[in-house]
Amino acid sequence: MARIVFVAAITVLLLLQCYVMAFHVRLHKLSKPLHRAAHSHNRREAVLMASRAVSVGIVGATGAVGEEILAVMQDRNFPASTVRLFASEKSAGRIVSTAKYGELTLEAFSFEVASSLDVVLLAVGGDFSLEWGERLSAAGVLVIDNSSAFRMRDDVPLVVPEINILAAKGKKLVANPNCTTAIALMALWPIHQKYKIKKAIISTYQAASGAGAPGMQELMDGMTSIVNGQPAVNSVFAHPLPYNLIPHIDVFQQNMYTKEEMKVTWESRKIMSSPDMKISVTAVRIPTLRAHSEAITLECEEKVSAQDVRELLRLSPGVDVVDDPLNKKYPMPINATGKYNIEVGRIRENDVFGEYGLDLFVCGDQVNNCCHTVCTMLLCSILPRTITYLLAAEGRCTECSHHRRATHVKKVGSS
Ligand code: 2RA
Repeated sequence: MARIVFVAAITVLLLLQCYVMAFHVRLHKLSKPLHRAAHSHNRREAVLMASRAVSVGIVGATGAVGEEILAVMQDRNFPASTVRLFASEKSAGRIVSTAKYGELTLEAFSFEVASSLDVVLLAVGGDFSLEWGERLSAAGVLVIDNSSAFRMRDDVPLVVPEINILAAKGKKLVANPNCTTAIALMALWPIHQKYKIKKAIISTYQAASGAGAPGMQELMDGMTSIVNGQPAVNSVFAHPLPYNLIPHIDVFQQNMYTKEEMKVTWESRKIMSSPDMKISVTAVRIPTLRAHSEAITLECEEKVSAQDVRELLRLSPGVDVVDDPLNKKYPMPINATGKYNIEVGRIRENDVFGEYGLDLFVCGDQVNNCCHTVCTMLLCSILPRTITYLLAAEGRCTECSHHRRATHVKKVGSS
């Protein structure tokens, strides 16, 4: 009997010890972020720090967008517990040094690894996204896809955080819009809310970076060749881009618009929940390296005043009004490069549509803007304790206005 009591007592003691140890381990894990948060001067920072840090994978990590996502995550102090970088077999094994996340090793994509992460950012082509996006989200991973694979699917939210971040709440697969769409909508959404846009005619001036690092490289190589008396050769673009412009981005559709042009139409209608808005786009590639520009003509249902629009846009998150033409101040790609905010200017009433018409010109660093969007979605969608804090009245994300100005300017053309 004494022996049985002795064994039972030992067992109870051991169990108690295990419980106390487990409690300590848990306390230690929890206290780390809370301790750091306690030293933060900023309540927002404290909330972020106290939220569970998440594990993040970037697929396409050596591409222009993948690299920039990593840069923006660091710039915005994204609290990742782990960052895994997936690239081609050829790049696997290479070390990427980062200031915030230490030395990261590029690895070939593996479903097993990717599906063990909290979030996977797909910065690759649509075919890859179609093959893996839903499988990853079905495995419980939050997938943010940068390709056009899922953008128009009814069950997949297409998100510009300043407009419809709430659509992403609770979803495991979220699409990031075409950069040309996102840049235009940063300016058009506030105008649409106040004046109700009926028609939009958009002409784009798109930088080589829209075609990724290879596009930028082809432009720079072509410039060098021409300076050295050689012809510029092209393989990324339909024609040589230096000293030229090309009214052809992506493939032509049956209606003779290009797919890039139709993407802006389709995506804008979906994001602004305005299926009947008339939108006509002409997309043109120009020989700038980075930052897209767009000339936009609107017809609205309500009478528009250019001065009111200027004030409205000044108060809008993610937008810098640069509109002092007499002092030569207007949006230009060279100034928009490296910024998260888009620039809007040349705001004027339009002669064709009279009191209901408006013209404006926007510029945005589409690589930065797109990566900002991805990172904002990341912040807003996956940190449950943060989401209420980040979403201000009207469903806007206060985080965007807080962080939108880039503090870094990425080295142009690096891949
Ligand atoms: C381009 N907007 O500029 C496209 C890239 N998504 O080619």
